Amino acid sequence: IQQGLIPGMLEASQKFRKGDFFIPEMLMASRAVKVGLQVLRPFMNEEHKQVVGRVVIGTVKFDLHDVGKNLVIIVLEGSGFEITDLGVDVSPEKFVRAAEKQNAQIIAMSSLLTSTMPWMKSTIQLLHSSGLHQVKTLVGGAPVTQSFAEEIGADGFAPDAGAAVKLAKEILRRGSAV
Ligand code: B1M
Repeated sequence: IQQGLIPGMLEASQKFRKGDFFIPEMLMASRAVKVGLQVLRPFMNEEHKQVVGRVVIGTVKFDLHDVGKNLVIIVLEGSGFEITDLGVDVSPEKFVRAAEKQNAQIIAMSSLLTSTMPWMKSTIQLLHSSGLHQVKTLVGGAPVTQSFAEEIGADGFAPDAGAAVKLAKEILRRGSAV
C-alpha cells in the first residue's frame, strides 16, 4: 500500500494537476487502487482476527471521492476494526441510522471538497440531537484540518490512514476510561 498503491495514486494526482491526466485516467487509477486493496485485504485480516471496535465510515454528502476513505478502511480492517462502509455521498441521516443499527463506537467521515466539509458538522449535530453521545466522530480528507475538526466538535482528526487507526484506538481507550 505504502510503496505501490499510494505513490501510484499520488503520481496520477500530480499528472491530473498538471493537465496530463483527465477524469477518465483518474477514475482508472482509483479503480486500480480499489482492486489492489481488495487483493491485499485477506492478507491484512489474517493477522488480526479479534474485533477491537466497530466503525461506520463514508464520504460525506455530495462528495464522490473515495480513494482516501478506502485506504482508511483497509488499515482499520487490518488493525482489527469491524467496518460498515456506507460508500460515497452519505447523508447525515444515513450515517446516524447506520451507527445506531451497527451499534458502532465511531462514525468516520471523509471529505475531499471544501464545499462538502460542512456536512461533517451536520452529521455531528444530528448525532448529538439524536442522543447518541456515546458514538464518537473521526474526520479526515485533504481539505480537513485539526482546527476545523475542533470547530465542528469532532472527537478527532487524522491527516492520513495510519493516523486514523491510531486515533480510532485512542478514541476507544478514552471511551472505556469514562
Ligand atoms: Co476531484 N477534486 N473532483 N476527483 N480530485 C480534488 C479533491 C481537487 C483538490 C482537485 C483540484 O482542483 N486540485 C478538487 C477539490 C477542490 C476543493 O474543494 N478545494 C476536486 C474537484 C474540484 C472535483 C470536482 C468538483 C471536479 C469537477 O467535476 N469539476 C469533482 C467533484 C465530484 C464530487 O465529489 N461530487 C471531482 C471528481 C473527481 C473524480 C471523480 C474524477 C476523482 C475521484 C475518483 C474517486 O475517488 N473514486 C477525483 C480525484 C481522483 C481527485 C484528486 C486528483 C485525487 C484525490 C485522491 O484520490 N487522492 C484530487 C486532487 C488531489 O488531492 N491532489 C481531487 C489520493 C488519496 C490517497 O488521498 O483522498 O486525500 P486523499 O486521502 C488521504 C488523506 O486525505 C486521508 O488519508 C488518505 C491518505 O492516507 N484521508 C482520511 C482521507 N479521508 C480520510 C478520512 C479519515 C482520515 C483520513 O478519517 C475518517
